[in-house]
Amino acid sequence: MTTRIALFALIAVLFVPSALAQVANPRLVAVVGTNEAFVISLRDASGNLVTHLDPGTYDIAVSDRALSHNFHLKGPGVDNATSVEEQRDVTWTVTFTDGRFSYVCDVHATTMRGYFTVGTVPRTSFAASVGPKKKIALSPKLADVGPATITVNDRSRSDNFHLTGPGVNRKTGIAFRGRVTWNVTLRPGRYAYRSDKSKKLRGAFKVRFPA
Ligand SMILES: [Cu+2]
Repeated sequence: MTTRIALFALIAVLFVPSALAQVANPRLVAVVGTNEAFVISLRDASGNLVTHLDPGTYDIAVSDRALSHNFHLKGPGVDNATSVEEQRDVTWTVTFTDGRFSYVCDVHATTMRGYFTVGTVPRTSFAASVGPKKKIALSPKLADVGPATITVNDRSRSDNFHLTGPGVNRKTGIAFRGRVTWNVTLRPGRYAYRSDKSKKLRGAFKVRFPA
């Protein structure tokens, strides 16, 4: 009998602390279509738009306030959506692993959209060059959002390499020759590169919105 009580006490001691140790998941707030407006957002507990999250499990309070829009969250292992035709408040518990994620209104996916990265995402490497003759080059021509490293080999004394696009404006000197490395964060859209001395030396690449 004493043994049984002791065993029971031991089990209680072993299990109670783990129950107490359970912490609430971090909370995110998703809102779409307030007053039927074309607005969509995903914010953290402080009210900031989500751009990057640590991997883990989150509770997302989704407020679909419109009869003409919905909230659709997708990415590696995640695909949750509210319906377009109804207004609804719902909480999703979602586990995010490393990767690129997006949220859209499926009806207006090109304008009502946002994205964020989770954990560590692969860095895109670009090789770029200008010169020695009248020549400019960059590859690849298509990339994903997030961190990128651009290695520029400037082999011209009369041309430079100038890159512009969402959040980026970097250039080498016109007389400068040498190799430089730029670490940038790419956003969806078109990036253009050129020589500021020769109009014909130019090109572009595209950064795609997370699929
Ligand atoms: Cu919509």
